[in-house]
Amino acid sequence: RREDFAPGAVLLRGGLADQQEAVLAAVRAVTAQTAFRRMQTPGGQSMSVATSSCGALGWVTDRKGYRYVAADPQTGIPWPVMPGVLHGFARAMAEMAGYPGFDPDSCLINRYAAGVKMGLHQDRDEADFTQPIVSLSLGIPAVFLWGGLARTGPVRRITLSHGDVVVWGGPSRLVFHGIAPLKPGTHPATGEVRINLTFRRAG
Ligand code: MD5
Ligand code: FE
Repeated sequence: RREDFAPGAVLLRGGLADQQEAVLAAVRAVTAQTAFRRMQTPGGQSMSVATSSCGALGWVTDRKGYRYVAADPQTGIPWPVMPGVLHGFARAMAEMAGYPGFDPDSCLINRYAAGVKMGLHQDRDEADFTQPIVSLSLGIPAVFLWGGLARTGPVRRITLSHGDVVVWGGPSRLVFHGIAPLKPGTHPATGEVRINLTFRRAG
């Protein structure tokens, strides 16, 4: 089921479909190699979201700012290779949304427990804004906040459930967005958390 909810932004409800088992296994394999952690914002606050990454580049934040780096700062070891099933899944979802040839080099894995939120922000640490971002929601549902291209103004609320995929490109690539505080819940795939995968061409 495809819903074009804004120019360049495509919601593929249940996009995970029959890839579920393979994708979940790949996520577990990655997070067994590189632990979830709560990073520091440049302002010194600890983020409530716990993150991990795979692929050639991983997004990090610390007192020095936001950036993509090739190795896990906690260990100095390169991020795990992006599993082929994840790369192929993101590429296929991007193609379905009208962005053929997507070749992500980064997959950020965000983990949300009950009460965790992500404030409105833009994703602008990537080299090329003509490339879309593919996101996959796993586990308990969340309310996605969809603002405009300005920091202030009306915000749409869209519930994202297990298996939903959103592709953000074109005029929607730099939209302000966030996640409302998660309600408690459980899901057979993840337990008491939501996991979001964000595939990007960072470099
Ligand atoms: C999440 N993650 O649910 C969200 C989903 C992040 C982040 O926002 O930066 O880790 S990705 C949603 C997204 C990405 C790029 C553009 C837009 C949304 N957008 O234009 O709305 O953990
Ligand atoms: Fe974001």
